[in-house]
Amino acid sequence: MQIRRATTCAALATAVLIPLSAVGAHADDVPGYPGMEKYTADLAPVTVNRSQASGTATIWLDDTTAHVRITVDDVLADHPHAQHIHIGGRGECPTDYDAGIHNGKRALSTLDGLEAYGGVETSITTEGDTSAASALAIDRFPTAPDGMIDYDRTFELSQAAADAVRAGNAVVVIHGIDYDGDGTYGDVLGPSDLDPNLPMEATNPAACGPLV
Ligand SMILES: [Cu+2]
Repeated sequence: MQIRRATTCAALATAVLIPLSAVGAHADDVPGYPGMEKYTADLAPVTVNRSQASGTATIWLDDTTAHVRITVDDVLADHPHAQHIHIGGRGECPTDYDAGIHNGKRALSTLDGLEAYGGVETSITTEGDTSAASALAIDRFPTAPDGMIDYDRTFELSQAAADAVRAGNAVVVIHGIDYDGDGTYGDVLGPSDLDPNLPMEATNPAACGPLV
C-alpha cells in the first residue's frame, strides 16, 4: 500500500508540474528577457470620442530598457495612430466628464485629459526617437491595417518614464478617432489642440489604460 501510494503521488506531481511550467513559460516570459518586471494596461475605448478601440499594452522593464507590446482592435484603419506613455497626472484615464465642446460637439481632446493622465513623456514610435519631441511624428506611428495595431519594440525609457511606470503613474494612450464615422481624419471637431495643422480627430484619444 505504501509503495503504491508513493508511486501515485509521484505520477500526479509529474503530471501537474509539467503542464504548469509549460504554461508559465508561454504566458509570462519574453524570449531573452527572463525575470523582467511586467506591467500591463487594459486599453479601454474613449466612448465620448465615439471610439470602440480596445486592447492591451504590456511593458517588460529592466532598469530603463522597455520591451513594449501593444495590441489594439477597432481603430480607424490605414491612418497613423500616435501612442504615448503619459505621466505626471493622476495616473488615470479621463472620464466623459472631462470632455469639452469642440466645434460645437462634445468630445475629449488630448488636453481635456491632461489632469487625469498628465503630459506625454514617451512616444511609442515604430522607429527612431521615442521622446516627447516625437509626440506627433505621424510618419513613425502604427497605421492600423484592418483597424488593428500590433506593435512590438524594445527601446530605452527616460528615467522619469521608468520611475512613473514603477510608481503606478504612467498611462498608455492611443490617439486618432473617427468621430463622424466618415473613414478619415476630418474637420468635424475642428483643428487639433496639439497642432492646428492637424484635424482634432487625428489627435484625440481613442483608447486609454493605466499601467499596473
Ligand atoms: Cu498621448
